[in-house]
Amino acid sequence: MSLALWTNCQAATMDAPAARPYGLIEEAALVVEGDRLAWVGPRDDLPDDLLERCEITHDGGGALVTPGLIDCHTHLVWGGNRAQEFEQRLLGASYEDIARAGGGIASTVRATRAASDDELFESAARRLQALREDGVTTVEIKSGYGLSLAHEARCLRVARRLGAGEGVSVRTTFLGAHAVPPEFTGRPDAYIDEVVAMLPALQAEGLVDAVDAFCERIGFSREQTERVFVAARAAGLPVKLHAEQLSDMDGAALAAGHQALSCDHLEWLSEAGAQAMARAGTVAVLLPGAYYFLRETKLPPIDLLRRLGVPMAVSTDCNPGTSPCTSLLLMLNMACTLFRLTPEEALAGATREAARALGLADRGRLAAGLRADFVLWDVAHPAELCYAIGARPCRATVFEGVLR
Ligand code: DI6
Ligand code: FE
Repeated sequence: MSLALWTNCQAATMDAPAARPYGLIEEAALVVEGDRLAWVGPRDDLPDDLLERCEITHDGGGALVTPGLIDCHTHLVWGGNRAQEFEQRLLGASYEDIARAGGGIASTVRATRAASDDELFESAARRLQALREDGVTTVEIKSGYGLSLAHEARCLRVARRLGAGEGVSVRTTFLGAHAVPPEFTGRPDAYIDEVVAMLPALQAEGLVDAVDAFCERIGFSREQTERVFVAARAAGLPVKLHAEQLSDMDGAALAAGHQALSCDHLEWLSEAGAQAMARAGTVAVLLPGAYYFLRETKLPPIDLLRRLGVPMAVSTDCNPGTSPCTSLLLMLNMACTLFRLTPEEALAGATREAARALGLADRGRLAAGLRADFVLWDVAHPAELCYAIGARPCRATVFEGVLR
């Protein structure tokens, strides 16, 4: 197979970061073989025999190269929008008030069920395009606005169809336990039975890479969440959890007990919950967009997570109710300004640690053997990716070895 060489670039490999910040290589070379990286290192160290086999040479034009960004928590497929609830909140209603009055997630469920497959696809494709223009090459997409077998399947098929397009890899997560649908009002346990019953059919159709739930006062209890996890684990699927977003439900420890890939949000995470995550190797997915949009004041316990060595990822949580955001770079900025992550932690959170939050060992760093998914940025230093607000520094992406 022919090899392609990329030179005249600097690379933030995000590999072995302790040795060099960002794993930075100032005069880098990357060798691509098919859809994989065959070699990454300082240009001067490139072995002659490898150089001779390179049939194509790409000039990086002085760009900074990073791994393709990974948005590891989105609810990208939905109908309608919630701008009017945004107005209500500005007039004083809280997110929980609106949810209890039949708005919130339930209003998006109505709009999603009413939308055609093509309408769902087109609106999600626009959001996905915006993410891609910010350097995203892998995106996780959750269901959770259909809440019946037919509508959850429809949304997950739309997600798969988005991934069948060019230039982006999609991972799907079944979030049937997002809210109680109208048919089950007042009967959350019966709805959890239904969620458990939906799983085999969705899995058989190849629509599920992981299973998530919303453990919250306005979502599901610990016991209900656990029933979903037991079913997922019995089916051989990894789990993750919307945990401790609005209150401490002790969900993180529950999820960690089921070897969760990630716990997400975590503003109300306790020390015991963080310890359980550390023991299980569960990633903390930080979602500064939702924190900002809901004007939360309680910060996730970043120092505690750092002290315990819990890996931290950063994601958009792109959804119509709490984070209508399609810029992962903006989330990196907010992770630094609002949550006080360092720019290196934030960038690792959208590359190396985001890959870990999805259970993907083949991406998130620039290293031989991994997927050749990378971004060429018009910046001189990786901190600029976190520093600027609204800059569009993504010059080009390479996906599976091909320049897009
Ligand atoms: N937490 C969130 O922030 C989103 N889902 C969840 O469980 C919000 C979903 C929505 O309001 O539509
Ligand atoms: Fe979410």
